[in-house]
Amino acid sequence: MALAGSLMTRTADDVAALTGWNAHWAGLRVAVLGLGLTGFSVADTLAELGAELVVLANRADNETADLLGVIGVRLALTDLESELANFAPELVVVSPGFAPTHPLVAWATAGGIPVWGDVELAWRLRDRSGTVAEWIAITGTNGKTTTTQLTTAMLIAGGRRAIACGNVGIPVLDAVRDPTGFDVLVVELSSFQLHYLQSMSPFSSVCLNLAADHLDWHGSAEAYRAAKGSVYERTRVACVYNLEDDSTRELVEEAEVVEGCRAIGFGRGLPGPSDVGLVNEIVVDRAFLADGWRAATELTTVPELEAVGLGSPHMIANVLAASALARSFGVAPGDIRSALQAFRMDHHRTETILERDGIRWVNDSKATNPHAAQAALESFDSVVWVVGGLLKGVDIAGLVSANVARLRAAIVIGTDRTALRDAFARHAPKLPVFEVATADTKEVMPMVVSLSAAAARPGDTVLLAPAAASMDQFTDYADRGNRFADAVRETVAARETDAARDKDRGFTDDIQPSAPTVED
Ligand code: UMA
Repeated sequence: MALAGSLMTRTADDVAALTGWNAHWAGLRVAVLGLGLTGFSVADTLAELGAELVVLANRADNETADLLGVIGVRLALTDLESELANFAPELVVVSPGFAPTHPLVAWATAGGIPVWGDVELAWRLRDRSGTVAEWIAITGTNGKTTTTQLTTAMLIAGGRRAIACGNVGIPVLDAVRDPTGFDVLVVELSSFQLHYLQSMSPFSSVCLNLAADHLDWHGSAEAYRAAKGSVYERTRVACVYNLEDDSTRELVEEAEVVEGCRAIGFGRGLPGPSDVGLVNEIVVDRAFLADGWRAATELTTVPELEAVGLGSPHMIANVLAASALARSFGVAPGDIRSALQAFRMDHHRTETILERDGIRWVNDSKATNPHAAQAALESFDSVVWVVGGLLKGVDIAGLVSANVARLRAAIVIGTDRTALRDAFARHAPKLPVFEVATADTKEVMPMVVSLSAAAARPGDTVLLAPAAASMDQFTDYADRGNRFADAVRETVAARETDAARDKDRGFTDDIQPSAPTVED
């Protein structure tokens, strides 16, 4: 009897019922797709729980593959479809990089096998450390990492044990398995992670804004919107939405939330009684106080935010959203203010690398879609714009046409520059546009910097805000931003020593308003 029991296949309903660290995970046959940050955290967790595992990936770095061997989990790198079919999984846990149309995912879905993301698994295992942390869920097309970090800083300033995890770079399963445990997990969720998440019921949630992105992964703008909107499902205390982006309010209206959950607006205008907003230059809360109909609580001021580099319009919006989330958890106004005063932005987000000869060099490599690039462009009046990369199926023409007036020149990077070339030709035919066509990653940014230095005039900003993902030429956005910053420091510093000679040669004044292509 025992033997027959162990060979029995568990149904999708059996798997759906698995909730809690002490549930019967032992012996469950799980195929884990991907061996990056997510895949390893999933395999490591399920191995500890005694599941029967295989990890399937097209590629894996040696160190992670070795670690997988150490914990006794098998890795398959070739012939993945037959490996998956032969393994006959009862559950598939998928890394966010795998789109629903990926053949391995499609095979599982067609066969009725449950497909979860790592965050779904983490939600079910959240009682691991004894104290069950509350979850605050944060998504949006842009600003989610900064808002996640701001919210976490506010909670910590308010004496809560909090950690930022999820898309921000720490797998949620690692946070769940922390031996000391947390009061709150502040979970940044990408649309990919939300797509594979079914049962999370967060304390509070926010979708910061919604604009087209990742259309290639989701297949349509509708599917992307649905994934983003699911962040609000089953929220218990506060659904926070953007008063300046109606689509986020609509997503709240469409969501099934737990009874008693409130809708809290944030925006840079005058706040209503259930909102967080601005009165003149004062950031105020009218949502989480005894008498929001008549009163308001001051949280900080715009000059204070400017003093710590949080004064641009999109940063103020992030601060308002984070404040609403922290206030929903009971953080005191004074703690919010002190967290903001101590906060420092991450690299690659509108980060000034240096200012020389009246030209400012700014790295916003984190602008991986047009919406983020627009926010960065709006911060400056006259810009030499470094743009391009993997456009992910998103239309770029609108971004180009909306910004022609502030552009001095454009430097186009990326392996496929066709869409940008066409957009500039159509919407900015007189703008000097330079293409960097080298296939050598090491050469891209030095060429970008030479071209930008030649095009820029005192008062201009050279802005890397590519509006595109980086993986066609770089490891990730950080690699792209670091290479840009290194090239700026090396080339601009070197130019300074040669400045007199360059000026004599008319180097800085000799820009051709044509569209040359820089080859290898
Ligand atoms: N793999 C394949 N074939 C594929 C795709 C992936 O074999 O077609 C395998 C490879 O083994 C590869 C691994 O999957 O090494 C990578 O998996 P992954 O792309 O899902 O990435 P992870 O390392 O698991 O990191 C993911 C998030 N990555 C993506 O969503 C693409 C990280 O977000 C996140 O920090 C991490 O989980 C922890 O939660 C990064 C990101 O770029 C920052 N996110 C996108 C964004 O912010 O725009 C959504």
